[in-house]
Amino acid sequence: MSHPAAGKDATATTSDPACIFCRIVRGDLPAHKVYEDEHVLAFLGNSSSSTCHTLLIPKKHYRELRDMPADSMAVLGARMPLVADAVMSGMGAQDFNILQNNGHIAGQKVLHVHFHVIPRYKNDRHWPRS
Ligand code: IU
Repeated sequence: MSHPAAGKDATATTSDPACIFCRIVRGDLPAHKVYEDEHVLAFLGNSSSSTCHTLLIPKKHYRELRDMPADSMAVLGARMPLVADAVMSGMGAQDFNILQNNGHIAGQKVLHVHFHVIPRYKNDRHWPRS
């Protein structure tokens, strides 16, 4: 059985002019970048819920996880440990959470796939939120 997103990349919207994260990718909005290469970008989110709460995104615009072709997902997944390592070592965090929301009911507010990388500190007492 082929994945529903198989072969979608050719028709994917490269960039959505109305999408905040696409605007960050294009450099139209400022962001504090943690990691960047030709496929992905990681930057500090504007959430006040955690110090250095970082968002890892594909540079291409996909609304949610099921829209991502397997090869794009593989690249993004491969970068996740690098980004987590940068966040942890930069902030002296002990551990981290990865959080990823899909759809309104699940808490997705920005409709461009993103993984939250949330550094955790001993006794920080907060449950990761977006
Ligand atoms: P969510 O999973 O869609 O709920 O997460 C959205 C994230 O995008 C959340 O961490 C926000 O702080 C973050 N964010 C941002 O960094 N800059 C923005 O302009 C907006 C949201 I809107």
